[in-house]
Amino acid sequence: MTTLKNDRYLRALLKQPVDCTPVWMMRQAGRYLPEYRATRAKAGDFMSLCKNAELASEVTLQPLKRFPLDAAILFSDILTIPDAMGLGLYFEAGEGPKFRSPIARKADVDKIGNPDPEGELQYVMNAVRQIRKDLQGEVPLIGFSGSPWTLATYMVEGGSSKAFTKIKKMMYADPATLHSLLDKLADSVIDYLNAQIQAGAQSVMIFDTWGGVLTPRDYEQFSLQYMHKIVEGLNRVHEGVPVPVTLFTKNGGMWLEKIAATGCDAVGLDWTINITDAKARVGDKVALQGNMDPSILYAPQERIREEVAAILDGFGHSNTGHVFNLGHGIHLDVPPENAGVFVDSVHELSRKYHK
Ligand code: 1CP
Repeated sequence: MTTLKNDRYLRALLKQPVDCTPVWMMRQAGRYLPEYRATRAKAGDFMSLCKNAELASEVTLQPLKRFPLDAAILFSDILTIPDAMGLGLYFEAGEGPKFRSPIARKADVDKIGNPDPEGELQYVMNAVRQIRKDLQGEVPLIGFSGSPWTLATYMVEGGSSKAFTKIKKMMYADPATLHSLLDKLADSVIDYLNAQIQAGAQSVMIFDTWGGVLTPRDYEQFSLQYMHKIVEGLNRVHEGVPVPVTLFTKNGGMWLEKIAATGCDAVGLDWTINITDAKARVGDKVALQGNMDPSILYAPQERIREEVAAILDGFGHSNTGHVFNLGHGIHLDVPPENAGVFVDSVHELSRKYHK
């Protein structure tokens, strides 16, 4: 299918047979690794790291040097699009991302344009090209974007949020303005992900980290609708090879069938849903990715193995596609050795389900 040395991850997403269950970790390149902290210090700050293709590639490959992971994920961030739209992204020490010019009203939405992936966002495409070169065909590279809803939360709140007050006010008081923002974001995400695919991303994932804060009706109108539009706008085959698409809505387990109905190849699960139930609900319509609670990585190593075994057993024997992952990003204070135990356990304990 491809010239990859290890294509388990792509095969599982396409529901093809594999020798063992593939595994990667959300946020696998990051602050829990001392070598990441060293490269980030060398870059100066987070965005300078994202904008330097050699250093972005270096940190992408760091977790693969430690652990036998089955996929690499582009080192970048979901907030590159709003930054390229002119909102002025910056990071305040210990406070997470912030925007200098958040979106407050219709005139702000009317002002923003669709960033050129090979213009303002060319640094991301350069990182993709550099990583593909440095990976030398070992494992596939995952490209990604935030969902329109999740991007809009940061753009309207001006940064991270707990209560989502400003965006919910906009949603209920002026839904037309929010829809106009979400529609622009969907178009930008389509162009951005298609450019990542063109540059060498072999699969793409959409992170809808904050979809789960919506009511079921609002989720469909303000988040899912736009992810559906993106799935339909993506180039799903590149140079004759399928490019699988994964949608991940954190806390979205109750909407699994609806997410699967978008036509995506796989649905990412957080740990609040039992994978046996999830599989029964989607059948062979989509592959599933997940779903160990990242906090289990604080547990003794035997407990980590037990949890991996329970999730593998919960998915059971079948070729309907399982990519093992954490249900959300790895915590920054997890001992790296525990991540190693996790990855090895998935490979070792899953072989019996693939005979
Ligand atoms: O200080 C640092 O070094 C910066 C921390 C950091 C890192 C390592 C940020 C800022 N972004 C990233 C990289 C990143 N972000 C990746 C690539 C690394 C990998 O997976 O190995 C990816 C896929 C993301 C995606 C991302 N950024 C999401 C969606 C996934 C998720 O975790 O829910 C979200 C919500 C963001 C926003 C963001 N960027 C950075 C932070 C600290 C945050 C979260 C802020 C918040 O909680 O609201």
